Amino acid sequence: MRRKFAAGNWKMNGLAADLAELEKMVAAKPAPSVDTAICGPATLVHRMAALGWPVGGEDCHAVASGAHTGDISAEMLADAGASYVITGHSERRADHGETDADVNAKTRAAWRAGLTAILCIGETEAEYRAGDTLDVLHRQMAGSMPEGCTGENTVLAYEPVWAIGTGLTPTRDEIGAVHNALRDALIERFGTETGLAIRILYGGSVKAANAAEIFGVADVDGALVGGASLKADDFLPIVAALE
Ligand code: G2H
Repeated sequence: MRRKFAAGNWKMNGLAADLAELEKMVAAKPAPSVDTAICGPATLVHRMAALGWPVGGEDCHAVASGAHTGDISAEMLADAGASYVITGHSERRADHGETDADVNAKTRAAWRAGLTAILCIGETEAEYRAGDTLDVLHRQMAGSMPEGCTGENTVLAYEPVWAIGTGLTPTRDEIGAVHNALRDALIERFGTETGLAIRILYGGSVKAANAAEIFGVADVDGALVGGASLKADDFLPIVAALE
């Protein structure tokens, strides 16, 4: 019912020479049954999109244009060929003080421009150790997810902050319990049809070696992949594990 989705997040990586990796991905022609995208730096979005691979931005401003030096609007990303934009990544929340209200506004901006938001939530290591994971996630969902979320305009990404770029991942049971709780919360808030249609990705140290195990967990509809999305040889096996 929900299409599997492998989304890459290049973060602040990627020079023109790295487009060769995306060319390799395009040439590999992953199975059409899996949705793919690479969210790349704003400087490369236009050139990435021109290669014929679905592309996203990594952040957007809440307004369409104006005096916001250095920012990128959702409209600019769409104009450059993007179909997606990440909102609320924990690195934006931590490095730029983005609040749930900011993420909510950015997500609505994504929709305004016709982009699908890949909306990230996740608990810190301290919150995880305190047993507060679900409370934190419910609070972030309530604040970050606007009214009007659908399976088309929003993808939810669960990214435990302590698993990002660390090589650590929650156990299968932990991922399953969280995704199950998120699914229930989506159904409660948006109704059964929409709650079942919104995809939930897992993110945090996903790589070829653990992808199949993670994708075997119920209610994991794919992954948001950072480091392992930079090279075609690392990313393509993750896409294949969803086929
Ligand atoms: C989490 C993830 C991609 P990585 O940020 O969003 O990064 O796979 O490198 O842990």
